[in-house]
Amino acid sequence: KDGNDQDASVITKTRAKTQRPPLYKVLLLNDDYTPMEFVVHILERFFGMTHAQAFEIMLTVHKKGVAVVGVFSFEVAETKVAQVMDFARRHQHPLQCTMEKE
Ligand code: NFA
Repeated sequence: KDGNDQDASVITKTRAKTQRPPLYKVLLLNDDYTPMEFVVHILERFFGMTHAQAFEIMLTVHKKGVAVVGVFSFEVAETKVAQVMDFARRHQHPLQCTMEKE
């Protein structure tokens, strides 16, 4: 549509929609085995949270089963998930981290 009048009585206006890149939520899942302090450490180390913020989010995951720990571009979200999964695996904890489109 070009914004010109299409006939004597119809006016079509063009409005450019701002393009936003899709965002991805990074989710942390509860389990029965990963130590609470390990989860707190992960949130501080990979998500830049203070100890108090990290403790709060860890408790939310523990109580509710899952929480969003951050929202990022696809590439950054993918990297965060990989860092968390690798760190958990190396320490032999079953902690799970996933991403989903917002
Ligand atoms: N539920 C775990 C425990 O009681 C703690 C935990 C919190 C694990 C958040 C995973 C995510 N040790």
